Amino acid sequence: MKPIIRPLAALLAALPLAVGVVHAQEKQPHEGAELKYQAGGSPMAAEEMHQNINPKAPPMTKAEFEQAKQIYFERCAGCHGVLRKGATGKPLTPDITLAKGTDYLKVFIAYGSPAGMPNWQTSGDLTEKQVDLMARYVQQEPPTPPEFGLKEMQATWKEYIPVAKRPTKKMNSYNIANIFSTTLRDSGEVALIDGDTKKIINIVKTGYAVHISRISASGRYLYVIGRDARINLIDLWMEKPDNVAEIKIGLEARSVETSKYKGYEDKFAVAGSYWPPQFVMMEGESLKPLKIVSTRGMTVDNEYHPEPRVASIVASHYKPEFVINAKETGKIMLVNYQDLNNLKITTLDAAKFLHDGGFDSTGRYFMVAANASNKIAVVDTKEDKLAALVDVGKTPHPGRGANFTHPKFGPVWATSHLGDETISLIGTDPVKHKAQAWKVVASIKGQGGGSLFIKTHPKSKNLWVDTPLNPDAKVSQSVAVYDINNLDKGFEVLPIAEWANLGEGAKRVVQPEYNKAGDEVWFSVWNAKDKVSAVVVVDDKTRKLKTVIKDPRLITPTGKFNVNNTQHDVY
Ligand code: DHE
Repeated sequence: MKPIIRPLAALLAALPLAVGVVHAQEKQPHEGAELKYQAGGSPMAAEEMHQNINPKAPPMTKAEFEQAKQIYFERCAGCHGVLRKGATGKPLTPDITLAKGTDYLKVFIAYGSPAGMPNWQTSGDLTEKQVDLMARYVQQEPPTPPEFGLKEMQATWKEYIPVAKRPTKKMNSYNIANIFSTTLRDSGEVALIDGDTKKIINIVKTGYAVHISRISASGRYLYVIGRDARINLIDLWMEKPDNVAEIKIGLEARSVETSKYKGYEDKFAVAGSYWPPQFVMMEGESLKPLKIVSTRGMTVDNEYHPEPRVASIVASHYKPEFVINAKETGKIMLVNYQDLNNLKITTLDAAKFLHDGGFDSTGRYFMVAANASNKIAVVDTKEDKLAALVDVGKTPHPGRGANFTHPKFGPVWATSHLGDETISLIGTDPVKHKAQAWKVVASIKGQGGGSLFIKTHPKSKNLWVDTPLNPDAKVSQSVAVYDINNLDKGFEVLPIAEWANLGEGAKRVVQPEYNKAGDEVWFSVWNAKDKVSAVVVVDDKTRKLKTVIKDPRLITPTGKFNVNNTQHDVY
């Protein structure tokens, strides 16, 4: 069945209305963006689930239940959880909702709450009838999506070109290290763009609402994961790089990674799922599933959580380990892949709501946002210890973050925020700059809240900060750039979307990504599916427009992953 997700861009189109009506005094404009971003649609809406009749709940026909279930998974599951036990949003289990009753629930859903519930009806996102439907639905027993074990994974596993039949040497003349794997979010594809010529090499079919790409340690294999938990393995050595294997590892997922420790290059892949809450280790070159580990268990507050979603995963450079972040429990698992039958996992207690992150400049410390906790957790991958929990601004969202040497404080790693306009710089050198290590050494002001990604390059003096979820179109369609050596001077605003000259649409400017040389920065101008989008290339030194990559095949481009920089964790 085809899963349905209402694109984030469409949800955001209703934003000014969504935040204005009821809680104008309590909420900042970007908070609505933040909430809707967290509540992004789940692809499980169309999944078959059993309807349990609760005699105390108001009656619902099967058709009504199905419709409500679809709305729930598209709009509500991201915050309230698949099982409605609560995540960043409150729990909505019948013991709580039955006591509130239909009328109370209707008001709550229609008008929202200062604590963060969006005002679904007054924003125009749901009709009065749909609100009534949802008020009744949340009093029913939550339906449970099916589990997904090894048998189910094996049944979806396809090797289009088995390892033995693949090229034994590079068969094309592309400069592979400078290819950009570009997410085409709403068409379920990636565009492989030649970073040298700016030409599209191939458009490869991938999972639905495709999310991220990661590169194997050798730089040969590209792993792409969709929100529907489908992984595609692309061989960049082929004459025309294309899919060689594919697997579905669950019903909903966001992250994939590949082993990078010396001696294990390209050997293993790992993917984490949102549902079921688990991660799976696979053969790196074939995607054959090998071992599944559940993340269900206790939170850092010692309370049971039934669905801790797997957020970011990185491969350690210091040990044969994956660093796997469980969102709701706030636990970070260091999973040793040396012996899968006698699996060793070191579990670190960090903070709840772990999401995205990247390494410091040495590759030793992994910095991960515990987003709704407003913290960055620092993992020492050499000692397998939590080095620190650092308080930052509201809802940090670093992507992989940005590393540079601050003229006064030495090496720092930076994150921007979804929930406020600041950029936090955290000292990362516990040897030569001990006093600054794991402290916010500076907090600089940006264009506004609604930032998702921040980027620089070791060869650059620029720090780029996007703001795609800011409700002000001027801000969401431009980018701020700072001089690293003179951060106090403030930022320059570059009107990236205007440069792309695309006509109408939301045209959110998202995710700066450098080329291999570190002298160009690429931005996606993310428009709706039926509108024109583009990728804009800026000269890093002059900050002037270099090229606009426009092509009808570039549908909803968002993340871009330069092979060299992703392979070597350069950011
Ligand atoms: Fe992402 C990274 C989850 C919405 C673009 N996103 C991540 C990671 C997670 C995550 C866990 C870290 C992966 C890793 O490093 O292994 N993203 C989620 C969500 O749960 C959320 C909030 C809602 C949803 O329904 O999916 C969400 N993400 C989005 C978007 O709407 C974005 C902006 C556009 C899109 O393409 O869907 C988006 N997320 C990205 C990108 C990265 C990412 C580009 C990788 C950044 C990088 O530089 O590595």
